[in-house]
Amino acid sequence: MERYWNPVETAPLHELRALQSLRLSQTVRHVYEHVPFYRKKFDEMGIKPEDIQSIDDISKLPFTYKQDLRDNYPYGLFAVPVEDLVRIHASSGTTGKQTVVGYTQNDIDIWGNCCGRALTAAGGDASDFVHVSYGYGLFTGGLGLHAGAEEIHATVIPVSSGNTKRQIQIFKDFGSTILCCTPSYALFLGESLREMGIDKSEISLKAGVFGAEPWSEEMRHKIEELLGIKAYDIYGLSEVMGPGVAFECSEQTGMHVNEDHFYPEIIDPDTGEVLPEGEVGELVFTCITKEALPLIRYRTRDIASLSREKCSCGRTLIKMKKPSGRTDDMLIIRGVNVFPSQVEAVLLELGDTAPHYMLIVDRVDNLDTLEIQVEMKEDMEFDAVRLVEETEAKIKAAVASTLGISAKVTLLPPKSLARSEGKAVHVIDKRKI
Ligand code: DLL
Repeated sequence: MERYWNPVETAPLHELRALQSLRLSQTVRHVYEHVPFYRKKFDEMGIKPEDIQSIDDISKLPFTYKQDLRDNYPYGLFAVPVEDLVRIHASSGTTGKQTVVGYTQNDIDIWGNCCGRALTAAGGDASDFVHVSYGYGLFTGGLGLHAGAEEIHATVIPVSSGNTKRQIQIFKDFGSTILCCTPSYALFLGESLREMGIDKSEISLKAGVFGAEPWSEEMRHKIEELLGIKAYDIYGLSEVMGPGVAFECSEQTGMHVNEDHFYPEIIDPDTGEVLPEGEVGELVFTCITKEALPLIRYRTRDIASLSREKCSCGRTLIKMKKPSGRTDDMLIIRGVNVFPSQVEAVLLELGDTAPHYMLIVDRVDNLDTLEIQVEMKEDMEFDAVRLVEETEAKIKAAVASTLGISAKVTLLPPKSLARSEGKAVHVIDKRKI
């Protein structure tokens, strides 16, 4: 029997719409009155809060960009006085200056509720031990899932990231049942378990809630096999809240968006035009209940699509497809658009190598080059030159036929690439340097 954490998850569409319309109009008034940045923008566009009565009016509103957060660094877009703030987080800042986000107590409670929905959908309840290996700190992963676990009255094991041997010891000793971390770290934990000679039957894990980076179906299967669990996806971003903006259910064909709090749209990233349901484009969110930092039509740069097709889990919340990448991590190699996740899918599908890879992009004599470095499996002999060459050629051919690009493929000895405990780094683009 499917369990839900909040009745809104199965609400009829007309009720959701009414709720969204009310909340959007309240949010627009809130930002107009309290955020000079939005008041100025709305005035310039001739928009008054009373013009926004229904959720369908949302397309009249301007977009908000990451750059707007940077320009108003650190607290310029906050809509409440500092007395009402209870928490600050910050985005990782891998692509430029970091951005600061803030929460009121109410924002934190809603966050816990959203993550509680995600953990419930992954089969979690009060009897579970939720092992949180997302980083605690300014990153939203750790404290977000922590709040979700407390929300459903599970027992949280707040391990944070790092120290892999200790993580595994804790699996065994404390009886962790649900693991929360990035998919790349889950994979590493699974491999380490095997290396330590511990059989998955010796641990009690049954499910994992993995997100914060794109990951493929092939990677899901690998993690499930190594850890003996069912792996669920969870999506979110700091600017909008953190983990729990959307979460996967038992059907596993996309993530339900908590659209009673975050209204999603898919737009054409070049024209800004809203695209019809089912089309792929840039995901945009409007926070319709946030008090401290209610962003209007925030451009996530994530590429996905939305679908309101009936879900077998019974939830009526709209679903987003797994983001295939970001408009800003898309590599353009000799004119061909390539996402690291596509290369990952090819590698895992072939299954001839370990799932650890790095893409090195460079420009030689004005021509883009791509090198795919990938680790060999543990049991492959590095000096079996023929086999190494054959495997490299096979990958090269698969990449060329699937992605339409020619790449140099280099097999590396096992464990030569650095492992990540948080978000994995898969690209070195030397062209920008
Ligand atoms: O990564 C929040 C989070 C923590 C989500 C833990 C899930 C689990 P940021 O550091 O601000 O926040 O990064 C947000 O990460 O715009 C996506 O590009 C990417 N991302 C997050 N979840 C997924 C996912 C957190 N499930 C950025 N699939 C987002 C693909 C994801 N990409």
